[in-house]
Amino acid sequence: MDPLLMGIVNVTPDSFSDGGRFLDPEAAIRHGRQLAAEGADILDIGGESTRPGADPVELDEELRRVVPVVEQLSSLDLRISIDTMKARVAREAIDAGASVVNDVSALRFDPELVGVVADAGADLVLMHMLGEPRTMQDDPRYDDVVADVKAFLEERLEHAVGQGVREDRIWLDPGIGFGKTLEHNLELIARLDELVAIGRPVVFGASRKSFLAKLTGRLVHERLAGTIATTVIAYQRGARVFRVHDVAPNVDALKVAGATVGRR
Ligand code: HH2
Repeated sequence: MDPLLMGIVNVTPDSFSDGGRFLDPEAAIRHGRQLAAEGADILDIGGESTRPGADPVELDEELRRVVPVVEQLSSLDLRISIDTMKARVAREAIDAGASVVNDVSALRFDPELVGVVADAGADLVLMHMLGEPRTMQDDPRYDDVVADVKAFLEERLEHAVGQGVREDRIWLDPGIGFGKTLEHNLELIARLDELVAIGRPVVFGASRKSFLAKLTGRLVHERLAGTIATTVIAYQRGARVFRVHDVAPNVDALKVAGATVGRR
């Protein structure tokens, strides 16, 4: 599978990297068009921040934020992903043109979500998170982070398939930064091939995340070079979908990585 670039479109006041910049739907739509022009294959539209410590968003508010943006951006020649944990939001986004559901709770938050995905025949991203956003960075611990995340994703995959989602529609994501220390994130990136071995495409989202600051000391908007380093390494380890804020530089990085990896 060729790598896919998933451009991030946040319609939130509080996302860690660009919270508030695109809360106005018009700004979010302009931003989505820009990412499409830069070469995104998918736009991931979210109305609820899941950064550490973030507060949950009410259903009506989330719908109000994302549905008009999905509607407008679905006329573009690319795929739309809805980043939500809620069945109603997924349902309305699919009706408005989304074909991927990106659930950071991996179907643990809303029991109705799996049925919505199965009925629509949508693609589904199942992501690992330890606990919930409000508390996930409070002293996360694992026996072996890669083995634990792998076992979790295998169990969630089995659950989704058991509930009627086609296996070939499911993508898996280690959830970089979701209940993980710097060491955990680095271990997951270094051993990503062990998750790829499950046999489903692996989604990778490290763009601008705070572990990069622990290594480089950079502010959130200065983390592109660090992000690109993770994109290339994750690609080399077998990840195939890259959720990023800065699409154009990651497209170039993947072109170079793709032309090089696999020659030997
Ligand atoms: N990270 C965030 C949100 N959604 N989805 C997937 N599949 N993988 C991720 O790593 C992932 C995700 C981070 O959330 P937030 O704090 O809202 O910020 P942003 O959307 O700017 O990344």
